[in-house]
Formats: sequence, C-alpha cells, structure tokens
Amino acid sequence: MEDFGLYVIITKPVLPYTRIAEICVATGVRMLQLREKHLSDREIIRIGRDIKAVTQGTDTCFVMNDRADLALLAGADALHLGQTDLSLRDARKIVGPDMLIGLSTHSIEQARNAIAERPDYIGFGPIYPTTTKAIPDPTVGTGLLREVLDFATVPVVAIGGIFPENISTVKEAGARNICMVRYLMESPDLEQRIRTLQKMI
Ligand code: 3NM
Repeated sequence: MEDFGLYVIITKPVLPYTRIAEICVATGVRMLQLREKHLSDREIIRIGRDIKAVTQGTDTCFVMNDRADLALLAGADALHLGQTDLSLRDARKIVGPDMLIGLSTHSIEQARNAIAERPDYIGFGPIYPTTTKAIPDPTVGTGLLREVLDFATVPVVAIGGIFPENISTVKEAGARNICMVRYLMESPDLEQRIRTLQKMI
C-alpha cells in the first residue's frame, strides 16, 4: 500500500457521520475510520453502512475499527486491529483475502512484530499525550517514531496528541501519514481543517 497522507478517525464527532464521510470524499481523504467504542454493535453496523454508501466507488477507503465481524457486515474496505483484538491471521479468516488490514503499535517491539505479519499499514503512537483513548499507552515521542520509520516496510501512521501546532515536528521525524482525532472531530468546520492539514502534510 502507498502512503496516504491524512488519516481521519471518527470518534464522538460534532457533525453527523454521513456529513463527515461526504466531506472526506469531497476533500480526497484516503483513509476514514469509524471508531465509536461506546455504541452498540447494531448502531455501528448501521452507521458503517451509511458511511459505506457515501464512500463506495470513491478514493476514500472506509476502515472499521477493532471488529472483523462488523467490518464484514458493514462492507468496510479495511479493518484496523489493536493489540488486544483478533490477530491478523484470525481476522483474515473472517474478512477474506481482499480487505486491507492495519495494526496499532505502541513500542518498537510491537512495531517490529506487527510488520512481520505483513499488514497493509501500521499505526504508531501515541506520539504525544492524548485524552481520546480511555487508557492510552505511554507516549512514544518523535524519537521512536523516527526509528520505526527507518525499518518499516509498510506505511506508518503517526497518531496521538497531534495538532497543527506540533505537526511540523512529526513531519520532520519523517511521517508521511498522520492521524488526528480531537482536532478534526471537535469542529463543525471539518472541511476547512482537512484542507489546511492536507496542505501541511
Ligand atoms: N490510537 P487524538 S492514540 C485512537 O496510540 C488512538 O495507537 C492511539 O486521538 C495509539 O488525535 C489515539 O485526539 C487517539 O489525540 C488519538
């Protein structure tokens, strides 16, 4: 998989889900993940199908977080797995050969092990402190990000505590794929924020 730039994650957004999907399609966002840990399975499938209806046939890849079964049922293009979710091998048995799979990593060792499983990309973080995750891992900083980027053979998404104020430091470490949750989800002016970030990345 090629580098994709800005990675948008939907968590507790101020805008409606389908509006976010429309904006991501209109601005050419390549990766859009649904990550709503507080909702029921039925709600996640319904929202996921709504998002898929918007992104279908566009350059925006719809990613389901954590759950292979919900990814399959909602028609997601990709599945993102954390360290305590199904293994990539087991998830693959559920979602079949074509779905993209990304893996979250939070240390050098996890990043090495994840890449050995040949995912389509990995996430690495939290780069800086974050309140978006209930129990965040210890911050990795841009030093470790640089190390991971050195040996990674798949795209690496820098995530956690990234805002316009510190994005240049993350970019200077070599990041080509950057994810932000709070900065994008807290604002009704998502479109303008995305366009500005795309220029920065
Ligand atoms: N995963 P914000 S950090 C969803 O370390 C997520 O893998 C992380 O949110 C990881 O941009 C994180 O609001 C939350 O800090 C990122």
